[in-house]
Amino acid sequence: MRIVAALVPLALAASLGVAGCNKSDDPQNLQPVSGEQKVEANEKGFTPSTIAVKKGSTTHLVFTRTTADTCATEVVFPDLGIQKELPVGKPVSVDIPADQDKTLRFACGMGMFNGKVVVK
Ligand SMILES: [Cu+2]
Repeated sequence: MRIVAALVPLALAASLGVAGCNKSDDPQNLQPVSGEQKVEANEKGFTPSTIAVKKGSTTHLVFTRTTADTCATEVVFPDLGIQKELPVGKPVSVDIPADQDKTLRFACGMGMFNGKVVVK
């Protein structure tokens, strides 16, 4: 009984959270991609910022920075030990290990802009 009481506010918070954000950004609603997925780095950060990747696929993300006016001058995948410069207009590829379900976070060099790759 104590467990149920603890779960109710959690479920409420979760549903409010989903309602409050862009649906297309919820990994539950994303169709997993495979092959190549383009990501733009611009003044608002990374677009798309949430990418679902098909488990077992060979997938890479291609980051292209489109403006000088952004903090996203590089992309960092801490879990993969990857840190790559994003020169304006130059596509930069990052291979995604999609062998099992996982969530890989990525960010700009200062951690102000964030994104995630959900392998499912
Ligand atoms: Cu930054």
